[in-house]
Amino acid sequence: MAEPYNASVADRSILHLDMDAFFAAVEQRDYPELRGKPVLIGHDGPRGVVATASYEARPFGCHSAQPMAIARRRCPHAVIVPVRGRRYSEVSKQMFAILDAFSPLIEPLSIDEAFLDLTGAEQSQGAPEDVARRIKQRIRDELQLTASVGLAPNKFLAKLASDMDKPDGLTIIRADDIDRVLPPLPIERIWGIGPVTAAGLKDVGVHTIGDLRARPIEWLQARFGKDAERYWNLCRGIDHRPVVADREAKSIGHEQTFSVDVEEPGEVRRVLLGHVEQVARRLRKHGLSAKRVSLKIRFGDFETVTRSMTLPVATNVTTELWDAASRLLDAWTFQPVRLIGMTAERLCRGEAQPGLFRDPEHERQQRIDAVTDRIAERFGKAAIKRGGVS
Ligand code: TTP
Ligand code: MG
Repeated sequence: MAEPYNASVADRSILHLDMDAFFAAVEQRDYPELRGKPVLIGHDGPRGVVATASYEARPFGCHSAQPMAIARRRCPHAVIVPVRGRRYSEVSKQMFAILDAFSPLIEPLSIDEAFLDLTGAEQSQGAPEDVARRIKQRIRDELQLTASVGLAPNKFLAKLASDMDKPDGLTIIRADDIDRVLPPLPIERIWGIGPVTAAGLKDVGVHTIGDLRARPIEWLQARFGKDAERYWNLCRGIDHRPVVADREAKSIGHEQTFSVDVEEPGEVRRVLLGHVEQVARRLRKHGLSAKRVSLKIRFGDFETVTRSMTLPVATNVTTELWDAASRLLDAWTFQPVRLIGMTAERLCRGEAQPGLFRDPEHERQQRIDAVTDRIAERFGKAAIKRGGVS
């Protein structure tokens, strides 16, 4: 295997979401007269192509990427609606805004599709299955649309799962289900195997994922070279690819603008500590750590400046983040401050290298954080006041 076995990688909780008949569903929502009817989205001309077909049109054999002329022949009573790209982008943004509430680790795949890593979010968000239901419900309530969701220990399985009960599905593939669910599936379902590769495999009697699994690694190596290991893993339901959040979402920050300049250095430090505590709590809530800390500061009417520091090891421990933030603050000669903000960047799942370099002070601080988080959750943030601002 390319990567060593790692429990935190193997036991993840990955959610894949894909909107149902996205463009067509938006049109049917915006134009009620289209509801319940076969709808083809795309240009109605000799060279037109179907972007998508509503679920009512699919039983007739209409689907994405098909020449419009063929789709029309298959379903002559379908309503053809031109693509309104900007409208779908707007709705897509609204969908992603809903997802944002559930995890900062969101990887957008396309206009209507995303992965979320919910590993470690159980305490704050509830069981992944509940999260999936709540996401679907919010999409239904707020967007009047349906989505299909898959939950699994990795990306490959989560994407397979979301496709298994479309539309409006919620499918869970657990580690125990892999040996039952995967083998009967056609090999095209393996990520990376396109129609050409699939045809070649079928020629030699490999039709299903189970057939591919039965071939020894040497056979795969001879056929696929450096991709052999990936396919060997995928047909066994093994996929270590991480969920990679997009750049924008890849930070958690907090800032405050004051109505007047704050002239008292101690006051600025207290406010900054409050920001650090909030950011650290949010990191822990989502099971994330940060490898970089950024400070944003505005002195009086001057322009805003930022300074960053890369940490030796990613952390979500309040004191360690505070240590970095206060050092950044001290690097400036004090002047009255109008705005101060702190951002945790280069987020990663959990703690980097758990178990390595175990530092008793780090562990002690982790226990303190865990207690303060529980208190804050129960009694509100105001219940926690960290003492010594040093
Ligand atoms: P998909 O998620 O592939 O399809 P879908 O949402 O229409 O249907 P499903 O319920 O099976 O998920 O793609 C999302 C949108 O992207 C789709 O509504 C239209 C657009 N699209 C194209 O324009 N061309 C294409 O070839 C495909 C596959 C999609
Ligand atoms: Mg879709």
